[in-house]
Amino acid sequence: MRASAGDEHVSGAETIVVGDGSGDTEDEVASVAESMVERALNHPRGDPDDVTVTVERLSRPLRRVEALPVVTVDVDDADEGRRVAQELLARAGVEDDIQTCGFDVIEGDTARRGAALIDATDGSRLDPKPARGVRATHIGTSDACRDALEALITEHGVTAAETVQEAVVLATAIAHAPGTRAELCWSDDPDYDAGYVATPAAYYRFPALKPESATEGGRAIFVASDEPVDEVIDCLEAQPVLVDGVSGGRK
Ligand code: PML
Ligand code: MG
Ligand code: MG
Ligand code: MG
Repeated sequence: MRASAGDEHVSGAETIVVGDGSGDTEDEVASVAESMVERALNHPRGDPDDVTVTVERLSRPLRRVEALPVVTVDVDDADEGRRVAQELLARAGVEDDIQTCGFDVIEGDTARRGAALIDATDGSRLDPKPARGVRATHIGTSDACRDALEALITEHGVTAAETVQEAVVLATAIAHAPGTRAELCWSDDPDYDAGYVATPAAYYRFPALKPESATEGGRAIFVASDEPVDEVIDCLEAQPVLVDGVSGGRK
């Protein structure tokens, strides 16, 4: 689902419905499509004047994965958050000057729709259209997994559990793409200070990570340089991934 008002993006969401091919599956697809429309019409960012819902039959075998464990990193402020995030990125094999490329690209990002892909060895941009980035799509989660993740996230003292749940699902799919060393992200919502570093090991969540009230935000994915870029992009954009298990986490 994609909703906009004029040229402004208002909201977007997607999921994957898994069924047995019977009529029940089609009913469920219809009901999910309806809930997407409701979501678009009741979004806190405002009323859209255009809502598009696309329903697509998956053309590739579904990959099922477990959600990354969620780790909350208690930091006092964004400066401390950034220092710890840098340590985690270094541990994931992304050196200081390459990390800076990621922070810089997100800090300058007000309008990109997708993630920036950054070579984890030399810091160069790998996505062919930097103004657009790469949008990781064909990602979904089962109802049971979504509920379990939201319950777990609520235990971490988070009120925006749905936002976090969706970010964990997306970060999980990105972490499973070939060559992903780490992802860095924070929101472009000036009232939302949290951000995360995700590695194949965990989703490290920082209650404060971004410069205060910044309207710039986005995603940077650091990719191993020996991975063929076309395959990485194809996997992020087209490989269907269902996140359907939860592996716990810690505060
Ligand atoms: C979280 O609070 O853990 C999620 C932070 C990033 C959300 C970014 C977004 O999807 O806008
Ligand atoms: Mg039919
Ligand atoms: Mg409304
Ligand atoms: Mg946003």
